[in-house]
Amino acid sequence: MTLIAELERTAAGFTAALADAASVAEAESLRNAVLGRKGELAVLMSRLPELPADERPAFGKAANAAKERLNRLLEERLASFKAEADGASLSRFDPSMPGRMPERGSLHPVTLVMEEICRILNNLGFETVDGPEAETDFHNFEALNFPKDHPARDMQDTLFLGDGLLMRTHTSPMQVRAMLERKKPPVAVIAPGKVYRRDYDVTHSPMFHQVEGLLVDDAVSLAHLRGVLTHLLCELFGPDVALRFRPSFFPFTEPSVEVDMSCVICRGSGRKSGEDACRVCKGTGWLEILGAGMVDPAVFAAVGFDPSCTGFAFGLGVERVAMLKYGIDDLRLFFENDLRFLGRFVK
Ligand code: FA5
Repeated sequence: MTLIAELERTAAGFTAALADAASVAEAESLRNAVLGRKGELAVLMSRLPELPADERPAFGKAANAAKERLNRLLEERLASFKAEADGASLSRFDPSMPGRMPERGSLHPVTLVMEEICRILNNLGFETVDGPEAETDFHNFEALNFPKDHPARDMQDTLFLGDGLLMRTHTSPMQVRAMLERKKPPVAVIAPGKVYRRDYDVTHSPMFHQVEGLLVDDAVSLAHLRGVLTHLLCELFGPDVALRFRPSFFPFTEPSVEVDMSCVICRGSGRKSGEDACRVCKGTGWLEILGAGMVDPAVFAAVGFDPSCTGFAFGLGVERVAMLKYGIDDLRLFFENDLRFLGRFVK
């Protein structure tokens, strides 16, 4: 048989076998056997010297054309296998299956409560102000009537940064900043934000949030303070909320009070079923949520206000309010980033 006839037989054999191929693997093995580097076509080409010199160009041309054609047939067959496979997987697609819903984010419970507190106080006319968390000793202590080395500084275990800076231990430095900025009364501001102390147990976290409130105006009294705080807590917890004002001490207020709310975890009983004493209120039935008082004249003097000015200030612990609002008995849960917990608080 002539070389050219062998070429035609090889091509015809390849075409027929390709049509019969039942899988990609079978088509690929045909490629190796016929079109591969040592395949039938390559063997035929290597026999070119057997031909008389004047027949060689025609055979070379025919062999190349055959190779190109067979390669194209092979690619078409492989493409049809792929299309069949895609079609099969499409037929397995069940449009009635429920889709995968993207998980919805939600605001952190502490943010929700802080926003609610601010909304209530903004409605009373308090303006929201903001300031740095890395504070100077002057704003955090000195201007608030904590003299250097005074034991009152021990009330707030402080994280010092060096270079005269510290992580603010409360939002009260915002009283100083607001009065320095406003220069004279009236001042009616609230300052929500993060504060830091070296504290850690079920009602104490090293980073927590406070909302500071300050009102300086003519003839402000303790009765105004009580009125504003009662309104705030009744708005947050309903009209039946029980509040308790206890005499206290802060260097920057005189007189000073601490405000407790009836514990909603044990409903003020101090006991929780299965436990000897409610671990949130430590069996007292009350939970301290804020410190407050009338602005001390020494603070007015430090910011250049007339020391005979009148004003009240308060600093509220947001996590404590959130614990009571949502009935949570361990404050640290707020900061463990467990989405099963955080996802429950949707507005
Ligand atoms: C203060 O921080 C004062 N600056 C409050 C103040 C402002 C008094 C204006 C007078 C005038 P105190 O250290 O008590 O006070 O903290 C206030 C509230 O923050 C507490 O009642 C409590 O609710 C909350 N709190 C205190 N420490 C922590 C803590 N480690 N974790 C969570 N909440 C805390």
